[in-house]
Amino acid sequence: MRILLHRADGKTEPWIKDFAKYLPDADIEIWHAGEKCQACDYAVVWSPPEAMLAELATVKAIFVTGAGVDALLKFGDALPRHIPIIRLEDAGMAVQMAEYVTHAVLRYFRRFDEYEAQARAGQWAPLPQHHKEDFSVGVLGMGVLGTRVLEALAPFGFPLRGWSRTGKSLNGVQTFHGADGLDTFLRGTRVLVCLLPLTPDTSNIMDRANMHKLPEGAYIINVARGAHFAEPDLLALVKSGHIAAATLDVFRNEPLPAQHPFWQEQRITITPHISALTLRRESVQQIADNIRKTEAGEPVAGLVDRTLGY
Ligand code: NDP
Ligand code: OXD
Repeated sequence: MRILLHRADGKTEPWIKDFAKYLPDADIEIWHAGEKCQACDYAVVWSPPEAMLAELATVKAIFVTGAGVDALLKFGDALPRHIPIIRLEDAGMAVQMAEYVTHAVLRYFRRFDEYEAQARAGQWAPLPQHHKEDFSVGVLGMGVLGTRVLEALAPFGFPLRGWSRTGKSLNGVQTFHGADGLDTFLRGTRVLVCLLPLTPDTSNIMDRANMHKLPEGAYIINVARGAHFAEPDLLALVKSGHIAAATLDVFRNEPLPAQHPFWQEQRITITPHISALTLRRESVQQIADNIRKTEAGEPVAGLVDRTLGY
């Protein structure tokens, strides 16, 4: 079996070693522009260049080394629809996401962001505590990662809310779904966590009107994709105080350009798309397992629905 591998960072050796361990029968071929893969069965990619599309059109399945597939689906029908696309499900990302979001929520709830600013200014000034009953945390997207985040937050006693496309039931979480449920979800959410996939339906979902539905003094934590939010409107709402602060891990343009105004706004905390990193060994193990299942004609976890876009 031949697997075509593309790594934008060029660091292919460790992936080859892990594939040798978890799928010893496979030959790994590194993609090079202009070279044809001779009878490649599968492709393993994250954000492939357009020049790779012809090769991707001939494999039995494409495995994505991430949870989101927007960097692949942006090619639309240039990528034949009959080729299965299989993303990572969890593969060590869910616990990282739970750590990141829990940290960000507690930082705001316990006002550590304000104490950090005070300490930098040499100020000693205890602030009134936020009330937990007013500190509802709402997660947009109750999939693999959103559910894990809600479960991690449960022991702290915040009122928890979740929004998804289809109806869900999760212990201790007030759930909402569909376009009809979004308004009520947003109006009662003090800390908004975005964990949606980026699709035509969710792109720009947090525009000015929807951000305005959040209560005065709301917080935003975006760990999904930059294009879920209207960045200039987010900045304006932070400056006006309607949004008290935001923690952003993802941006429309990454790396975030040096001249981007977010860098200058103290109430915006920026991290470089690290909330849940792809763990190579876990990923290769999951992909190897799914390749074995594909070969055996068994169903695989993480199969993307091309119509829904996730
Ligand atoms: P899943 O596919 O498991 O979950 C997606 C969730 O979003 C589901 O609950 C789904 O609803 C919901 N959803 C999708 N479309 C809509 C819609 N139109 N309206 C309402 N709800 C919708 O994805 P994961 O949890 O694995 O990952 C989520 C995203 O997190 C990824 O797509 C990626 O963009 C991002 N991510 C970011 C990382 C980072 O480092 N910053 C790392 C990993 C992922 P339903 O359950 O009804 O289908
Ligand atoms: C992912 C990501 O989608 O890293 O996995 O953003």
